[in-house]
Amino acid sequence: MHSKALAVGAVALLALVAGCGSSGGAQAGQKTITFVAGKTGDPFYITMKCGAQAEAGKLGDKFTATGSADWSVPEQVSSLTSVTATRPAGVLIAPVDPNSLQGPIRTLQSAGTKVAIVDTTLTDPSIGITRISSNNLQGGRQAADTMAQLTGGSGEVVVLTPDLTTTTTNARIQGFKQELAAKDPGLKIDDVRQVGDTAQGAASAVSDELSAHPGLVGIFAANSQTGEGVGTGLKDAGRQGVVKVVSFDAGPQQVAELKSGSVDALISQDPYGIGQQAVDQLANALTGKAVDADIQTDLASITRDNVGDPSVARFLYRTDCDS
Ligand code: T6T
Repeated sequence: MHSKALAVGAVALLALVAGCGSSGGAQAGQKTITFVAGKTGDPFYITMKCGAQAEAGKLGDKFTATGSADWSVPEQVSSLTSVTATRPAGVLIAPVDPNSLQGPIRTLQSAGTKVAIVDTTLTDPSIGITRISSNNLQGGRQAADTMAQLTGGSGEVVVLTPDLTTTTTNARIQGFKQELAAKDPGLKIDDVRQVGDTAQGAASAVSDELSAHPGLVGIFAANSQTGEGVGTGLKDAGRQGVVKVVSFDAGPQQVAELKSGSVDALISQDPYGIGQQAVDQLANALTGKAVDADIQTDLASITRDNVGDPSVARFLYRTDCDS
């Protein structure tokens, strides 16, 4: 493996923070910070919640979290409407759609709540006091470089994505395409396929893609759920290890698939840090301090060679805040 594929962004030491459990009852004068996730059971958002909750605890704020089980505009709008009614001091939200959430978030702001936009973005960049996310375009480029190293830089590849409306996955695909066109034109993208945000959708897409492109050399999965399904699809088809897989994110199942050999590399984010920084920026806004309008958090390229390194530990996602 080329050393570039193993490169990890500058790794800061995680502050050991207490208070990842329930925030308990509000004390007089305590501010409430609320997290609205993109999808509540997704380890990426669970880890972001853990970071936000720990930071709110450190600052003495009350913390609550909500969201829906599915990636769904109506369900997120409904969660947000309920949150707006509680008039929290600050909200961090990962909008599931760049346009449909703008109205409800403007309403929330007009009611006096400070808003941090995390992970996904909105079409109107003036909404929110800050935007905090990975550099997803760069992550897509990193995925392309890794794919080129794994495959030798020639052959057919496909991209699996949950949909074509989510800003983060779209940026990753754009970066992947741009980098291959600029540096590895021998790798040809046969298909960019929407499979829904489920592992089952990705697994059945893998079977279709293998039939349509028997010579397939690689698959880029643009997020956790698509990545989880690819491993299963390749195992079922007996093509594990033959077709190289680069997947975004590092949920526990993805890490297990990396270790077992059905996935070859993970481009992982720092959701814990995104949650921490969002709460810090909200606290700054609420106390009249300067706020960073745009923050980009680190990415890491994780392979079987470095998955056990302490330097990548903070890029591995959690399923609860006590682990
Ligand atoms: O990749 C993350 C997140 O960045 C993206 O916006 C949606 O999918 C994930 O939550 C992973 O499932």
